[in-house]
Formats: sequence, C-alpha cells, structure tokens
Amino acid sequence: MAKVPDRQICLELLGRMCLIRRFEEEAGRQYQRAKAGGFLHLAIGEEATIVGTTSVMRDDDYLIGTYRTHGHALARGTSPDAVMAELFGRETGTSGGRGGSMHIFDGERRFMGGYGIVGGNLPLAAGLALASQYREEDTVTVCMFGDGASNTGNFGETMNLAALWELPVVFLVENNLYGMGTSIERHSAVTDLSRKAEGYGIEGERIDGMDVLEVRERVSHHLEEVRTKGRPSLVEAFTYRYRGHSAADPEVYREKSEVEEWQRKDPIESFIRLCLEDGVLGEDDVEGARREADEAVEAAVKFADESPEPSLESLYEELYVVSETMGWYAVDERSPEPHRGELGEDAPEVAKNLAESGASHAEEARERQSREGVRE
Ligand SMILES: Cc1ncc(C[n+]2csc(CCOP(=O)(O)OP(=O)(O)O)c2C)c(N)n1
Ligand SMILES: [Mg+2]
Repeated sequence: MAKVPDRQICLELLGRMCLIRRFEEEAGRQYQRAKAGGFLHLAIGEEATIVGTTSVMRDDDYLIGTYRTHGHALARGTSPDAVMAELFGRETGTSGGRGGSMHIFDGERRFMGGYGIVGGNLPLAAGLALASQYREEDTVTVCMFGDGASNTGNFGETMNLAALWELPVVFLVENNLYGMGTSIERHSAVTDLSRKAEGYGIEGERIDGMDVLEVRERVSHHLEEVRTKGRPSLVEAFTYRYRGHSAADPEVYREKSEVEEWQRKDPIESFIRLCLEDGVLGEDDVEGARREADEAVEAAVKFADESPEPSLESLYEELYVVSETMGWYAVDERSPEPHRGELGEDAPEVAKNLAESGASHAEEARERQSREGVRE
C-alpha cells in the first residue's frame, strides 16, 4: 500500500476529487434542467484515476482524453467556471461554447481535449509525443481512454507506432468495465487490458484506479520510465462509473447490487477514511474540502448562467476548413447530401434548413467570393 503523503498533498488530492464529484453531480442536474445541451458523460466514481494521474504530471506534460473529461480539465487546473460555461454553450466556455461537454479544451494547461470519437484521441496523443521528441523536449503525453477504445484499430495502430518510434506516451486505460451497455467480458477477448501491451513489446501494468495513492505512485513510475527511457507504456486503471454511460442511459445492463458493491469502494470516501485514520487530515479539513467544492460549483453555475451566448456574427469564426472556402461550406457539411462547393441558392432544402440563420452569411460569403474571385 502506498505511503500517505504529506498534509498539503492530501488536501490537494481531496480538494480536487471533491470538486470533480460536486461538479459532475451538478452538471447532471443542469442537464436535466436543459441548461447543458448535447451529450453529457459523467465520471463520478473515476475521480481517483483522474486526480491520481494528473497530480504527478508536470505542468508541461500533455493530457488528452475522450468525451468524459470535465474532471480531467478540472484536475489539470481549468476553472470550473469555464468548464460549466462550455456545457452551457456560452462564450466564456473553454471552447467558446462551440464544443460542449465532449470538447473541453485548455491549451494553456496542456489539456488537449475532449474528443467524441472512441479511440480517436490515441493517434493525436502519438502526434503530441512525436512533437516532444522532434523538439527534443522531455515532456510526456498521458493519453486516457476507455476499455472500449482498447478494441479499436486506432489503439493497435497507435501502440505499434508509438512503440516502434519510441514515443513518450503513457497510455492509460480507464477500465470502468463497460463500453456503453456492453460489459468487458462481452467486448474484449482479453479482459486484463494491461496484457495488450505485450503484443507491442512495451510495459503494461494493471492498477487499482479507485485508490488515488496507488494511482499516483504507479503513474509516477510510468511517467519517469517513459520520460527517461523514451518508450511508451500501458497502464490499466481498474475503475467504475457510478452513473450511466451518458445522461440518457436507462442502465438495464447491470445490477443495482453491482453498483452498490463498487460504491463501497468509493474513491473519495476511502481516501477520507485513510487520511482520518492516519491523522494527516481531520474532520474539519474534510468538511472544508466539501464546502469549497460546493461553493466553487455554485459559483460556476452562476457564472455560466450569466455568461452570454456566442453572437450570431461569430458563427463562422474558428471553424476548421481546408483551403479558402467560406463558412457556408462548413455548415453545408452538416446535411446528409454531399454538396461541397455548392452555392447557397443551389443547396437542397435540407441543407438550407440546417443552415438556418447561417444562410444570410452564406449570401455574404457568396458575394465576397464573386468579388474576390475565390473558387475551390
Ligand atoms: C468510433 C466510435 N464508435 C462508436 C461510438 C459510440 N460510442 C460512444 S461512447 C462508446 C463506448 C466507449 O466505451 P469506453 O471506451 O469503455 O469508454 P467509457 O464510455 O466507458 O468511458 C461508444 C461505442 C463513438 N463515439 N465512436
Ligand atoms: Mg468503459
């Protein structure tokens, strides 16, 4: 069992875990109230894996996750205000309100997102690590993803290349035993996911993701190994999500008793017990941490609520388009038919409906195009 760290570290670990828990509970509530739109995936139960990992990363290391990453950003130091505002689709959100829950991003703190495609963040992690290697920096990329993602082609391809090119990545599987409603026994031929490292000739280790101190100790070891030896490794943190896959999950695939069994291993409550038994923290500290989390989250909701929505004029800002195409095309792509390069007036009805208010801008874009003679 890992040694209990000093008081300051314990307070930080507890504070961050309490903040994530409260934030997620409130995010779920705000989603029910339709304040937060799109999809919403909560990481309640996975706090020790997240906080244990980020607590031993350097500020200049990179972290990249999936779509269950409010907590990852918070753990990295992103303000709860900005994360909540992103869920609310407000201008003050981490992605200007354009991304929502699945696309939290904080480049300043090297939290590189936030991705909706299962396994899609793995190649990006390899790219980040390749940049570190190319620039001869000793920064490490930590790539966190789910057990389900470990079955994707992206996983195999990225692990292979990362091992071959000796890229500094710690691949960290948050094994919460389910990919949506499919249990790990039903989705993966090998259920000890750390063994998937063997095929790529790298180190793999399974750790208790409910124990923040164990996560700290083992991830710290892997970070050090990767940083100094320049080879990737695979860590499987065994954890559990107490809530459904997303806010719209009736949870018919698991028994209540199973959830309750895991709740007895609650990562926050067990860390509190340990700290109180050890004497490093007292009841007052615990109360203080909970109170601070409550206050921070309450303030975040207020901030998000009072923040403006992005203006209509900003609709086409910061869109990712290749070449000099105008914003119209980006909106156009949201409709089922392929009509890249079409002019607004020729677009089918469905595209026009989707574009809605954007249509007037399309006209502007068209006029600008003919004025400037821009063609695809
Ligand atoms: C490529 C791709 N396939 C399918 C989906 C739909 N989908 C969203 S989440 C999910 C389950 C992924 O489970 P896991 O990787 O274990 O992560 P967890 O949700 O448990 O954190 C699936 C299949 C998707 N988003 N992307
Ligand atoms: Mg999973």
